[in-house]
Amino acid sequence: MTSPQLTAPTMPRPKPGTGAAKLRALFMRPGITRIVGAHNPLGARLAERAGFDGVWSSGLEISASQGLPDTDILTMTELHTVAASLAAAVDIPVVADCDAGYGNAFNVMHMIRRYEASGIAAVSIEDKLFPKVNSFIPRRQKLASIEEFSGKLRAAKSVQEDPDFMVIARIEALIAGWDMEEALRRGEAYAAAGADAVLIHAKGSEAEPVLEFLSRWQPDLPVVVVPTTYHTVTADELSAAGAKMVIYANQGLRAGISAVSETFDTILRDGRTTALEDRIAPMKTVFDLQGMPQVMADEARFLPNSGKTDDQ
Ligand code: SPV
Ligand code: MG
Repeated sequence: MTSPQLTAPTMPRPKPGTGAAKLRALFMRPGITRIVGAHNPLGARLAERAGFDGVWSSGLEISASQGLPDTDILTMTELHTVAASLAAAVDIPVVADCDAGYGNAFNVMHMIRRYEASGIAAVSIEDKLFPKVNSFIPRRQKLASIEEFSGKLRAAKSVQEDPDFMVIARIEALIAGWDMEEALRRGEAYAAAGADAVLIHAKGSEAEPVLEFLSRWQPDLPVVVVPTTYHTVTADELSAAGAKMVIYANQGLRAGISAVSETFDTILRDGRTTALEDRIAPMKTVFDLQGMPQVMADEARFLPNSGKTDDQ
C-alpha cells in the first residue's frame, strides 16, 4: 500500500453557499458525476485535489472514524457537524448521507434546515426504518412504507429554501431482499413525491441488477449508483447505462485502514521508519493540506514582527 506523493499548491479558499448550484450544474452537463466518500475535511481536500466532482459525507466513514457501528448511533448533530466541516473545507459540492432522516418527517424537516444552512449541496435519505443498519450488514434491513417515506420527501422539499438544493431518495428495496418491481415502484413514488434524484442501492458482486434498474427507469429524474460490491463496472459503463452520479462511498476509509496498519506494523518490525519514508506523505504535504501556506502569507500581513526572535 503506497501513499500518493502529493504536490503542494496552496489550497483554494472555499466559497460558501454555492455548493447546491455547483451540483445542479454538474447534473445539467453531459456525462456522469463522480464523488467520493470522506469523514473529515482532510479527506475532502484529498478528494478535491484528486479531481473528484464532489464529496460524499459518508455515514459509514464517519461512524467508523469514531470507532462506532453504522447503525444510527451518532446523532444528527454529530453527523451534521462533520458534513458541514467538509463543505467549509472545499470548493466542490458535498452530498450528505443522512441515513433514514434521523426519525420521522419532522426530524427530516429540521435536518434539511440545518444541512442547507451549512452550504451542503444535497442530502440523501434512505427508505429504511429508523434506526437503520448499514446496507451491507445482512440483518434488520426493514423498509419504511412507501407512504411514510414519501411523506418524508414531501416534508424535506417543503422546507428547503434554495431551489438548487437536492434531495436524493435512496431506494433500499434490493438491499432488503425485495424484487426489481418493488424497487421501480418505490422509485416512481419517490419521484412523484418530489425527490430530485433517486439512488438505487445494491449489494451483489454483479452490476446487472443496477443496470436493469437503469434500463427500466422511466421518470425524468437522475439516478445515482454506489458500486461498492459490484466494483468491476466502470464509471463510463454506468454512464452509458444512464446513471448520472456514481458514489465511491468508502474506498478512502478502507485505503487509510490498510495504509496505516501497514505503516504501524513496519515501524514495530524495523524499529525505525526509514523503509517508509518514501511511501508516506512528507510533512510539507501535511502543512499544505492544513492551510499553512495561507498562515505564512497572513503572518507577513498581520504579525509584523513575526520573523524576529525575542532578542532581536
Ligand atoms: C455510506 O457511505 O454510509 C453509505 C453507502 O450509506 S454504503 O455504506 O455503501 O451503504
Ligand atoms: Mg450510509
